[in-house]
Amino acid sequence: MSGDEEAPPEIHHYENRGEVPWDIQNYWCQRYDLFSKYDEGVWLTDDAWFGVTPEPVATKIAGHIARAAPSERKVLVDAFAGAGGNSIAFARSGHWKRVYAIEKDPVVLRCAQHNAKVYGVADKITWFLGDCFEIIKSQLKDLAPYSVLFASPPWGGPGYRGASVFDLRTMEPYSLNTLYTEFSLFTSYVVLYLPRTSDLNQLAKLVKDDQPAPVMHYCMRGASKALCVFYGGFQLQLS
Ligand code: MGP
Repeated sequence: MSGDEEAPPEIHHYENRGEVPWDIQNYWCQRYDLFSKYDEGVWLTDDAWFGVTPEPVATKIAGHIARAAPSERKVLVDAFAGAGGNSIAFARSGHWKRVYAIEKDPVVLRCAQHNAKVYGVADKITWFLGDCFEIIKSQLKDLAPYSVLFASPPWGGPGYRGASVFDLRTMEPYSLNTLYTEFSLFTSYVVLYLPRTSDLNQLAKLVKDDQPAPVMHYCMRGASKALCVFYGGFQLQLS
């Protein structure tokens, strides 16, 4: 698969630890957790490694959203597609009529498109290059009544681990309030993938009284990787 397409110079498929920059070696060691098909030619930029949702977590989230969303919501918008981990899992779930994936870095978008081909789901995803807030308002607005929005935003880098409670008000470049306000204009069904140490009081402030917003930790080998908050009255069934 990797031989079918020429990768631009910013994209790598590292095969040996010696080739991998030191600050991403930790992630490279977990490459099969991130992409079980890594050896089939998965592409990443060096910056994209930090934000990839591990494949078992992405699959679990995709299953939960599919089961919890109302039946008329058959479109999934992935606002920060990155290298494609979540979009691929949504497409593989087979639940959505269409997955719309937005990424503003053109090189990272190429990785996502390529990785979707590796996983055999490229034909199930429509890709957009650009700012998610703009694209949602301009190109996706007609889909709003049928859509669920998932966002795995940047958390300001791996430094998020330094805080025992992560302040979502100062998250860079988009705060929790910015994300929630912008996405809620588009759809009331919003799922956010956030640091496992996120300040739960800050998440709770956005909850509407008649619509509880479950928070789910997603774990691997007994440790939380991240949490999702489900805003908008999802009927979350645990399994
Ligand atoms: P981590 O804490 O950097 O790694 O990221 P890990 O493997 O828990 O560290 P260790 O202490 O166990 O070695 C954990 C998960 O958080 C990653 O797998 C990503 O899914 C997610 N993640 C990390 N960052 C920095 C981001 C980010 O900026 N945005 C998003 N959306 N996810 C991130």
